[in-house]
Order: sequence, then C-alpha cells, then structure tokens
Amino acid sequence: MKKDDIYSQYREKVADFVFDEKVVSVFDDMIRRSVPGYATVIAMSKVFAEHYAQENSNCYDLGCSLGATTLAMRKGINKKNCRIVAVDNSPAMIERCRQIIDSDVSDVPVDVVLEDIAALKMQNASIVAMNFTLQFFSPDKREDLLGRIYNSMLPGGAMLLSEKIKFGDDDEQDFQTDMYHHFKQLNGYTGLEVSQKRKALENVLVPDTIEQHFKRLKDAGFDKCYLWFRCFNFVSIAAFKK
Ligand code: GEK
Repeated sequence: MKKDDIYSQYREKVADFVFDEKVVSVFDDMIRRSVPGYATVIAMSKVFAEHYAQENSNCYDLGCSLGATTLAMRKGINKKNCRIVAVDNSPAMIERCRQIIDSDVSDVPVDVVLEDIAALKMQNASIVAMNFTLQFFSPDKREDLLGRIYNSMLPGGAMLLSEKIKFGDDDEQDFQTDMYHHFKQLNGYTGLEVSQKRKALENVLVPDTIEQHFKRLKDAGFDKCYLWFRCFNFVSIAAFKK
C-alpha cells in the first residue's frame, strides 16, 4: 500500500481536492488513515449485503472509488441473480477499480460504471450503499438524489449511507473535530498535512448534520432510518423501504 504524503510539503496555495491519479495511487492508505471506522463500515457492508440482497435485483455502490464496498458486498451476497453496479465519476478511480474487480474471483457479476450519480439511472435495487460519497455531492441536489434512490428501490430494500457529519452545537463541533484531528495525527499525519488537507476539502466536502440526514431520508420516503455506527464526526445510517 503506497503511503499518502500528498500534503506533506508546504504549499503556498492549496487547490481544491480532486480524485485524480495521484490520489488514486495512495487512496487505500489515505482513506484508512483519514476516516475513523472506515474498515468497520466496509466490513459491515458485507453483513448488510448478506441480509438484504434480494434475488433478481441490483446492488449499487455509489461513489465506489476502488471498490472496497463492492468487494465486501460481493462476498456477502448469497442470493441468485444479483448484480452489483459500482459507480464513480473519477476516470482514474474507475480505471483502477476495474483492475481490482477483475482480479477478484466471484460468481456475482459487477458492472463498473464511469458516471456521475446525478445522471445515473437506477432500478430494481435491493441495496444501495453510498459510503462517504454524498458529502461530495452538490448540497442543492442531495434531496433529489435521495428521492431517485428511494424510487429505484424494491420493497424491503436497504440503503447504507455513511458520511462525515457536522454538529449544530459549537462545543460539540469543536470537540469532535479536535478528536478527529488527534486521530489523524496518531495515524501519522503531521499538523501541516492535516491543515492543508482541511483547506483542500473546504469547498469540496460539505457535511450535513445528522438531523439533516434523517429529515432528508424521511422526506425521500424511507420508512425507518437507524444510526448503526458512529465514530467522532463519522456516521453510518441504515434506511429502509417498506
Ligand atoms: C469506499 N465508497 O471506499 N458521482 C459519482 N462519484 C462521485 C461523485 C459523483 N457526483 N462525487 C464524488 N464521487 C468508497 C469511498 S470516496 C470518500 C468513497 C473519500 C466519488 C469520488 O470520485 C470518490 O471516488 C468517492 O465518490 C468518494 O467505501 O475519499 O472520503
């Protein structure tokens, strides 16, 4: 696994973060050292897939990056005629993701698709996993996207929504952010790396509060929504269609 040192050198001007070849080459290391609970969320995607994938249905991985969620779901699916559709709009991510999926042996077919989820046609979905992707999606289009996801889902379908969140209470926001930065520094990132990455993400990763997520999911039509995982300012929600 190549080490992420992208922000280790001082930069006069920090440009907005993009998912380009450079990021792809260190992505595994970057996400594991940057997202508390990432390994747990990925591992549990297998459990969700095992329980909620339905026969003759599609399972979506929206913002698949290098396919970690897809690989986990692929291991969990034990129903007939399931197909995973893994989608990302970064050409560099999709190119590498295809290689990774191709070298994984399984009976569950996977379509690796280069597309913006804003334009994606989804249907017949028993599971939709969107792990740490909605936060990068234009805030004014989030409601519409959630509505389209809900409409694409089968009765009994489950959505797995994992996100970085913000807090309405300033003290809690400071506490959770502080702990998160300690987590990153204990994982080997310097103060300079943490602050430059934070700057790069400022206009790119726009978190919502947990209350905004629950309201949006309910408004989209989801019947039940449960917070099943949380670590500092990172959460995962399971939302169900009746
Ligand atoms: C994992 N889920 O390893 N359409 C499609 N893809 C998008 C869009 C969009 N509009 N916006 C962003 N992306 C993965 C991790 S990473 C999270 C997800 C992170 C893609 C973007 O290209 C990137 O690959 C992914 O969403 C977010 O479980 O890096 O913190």
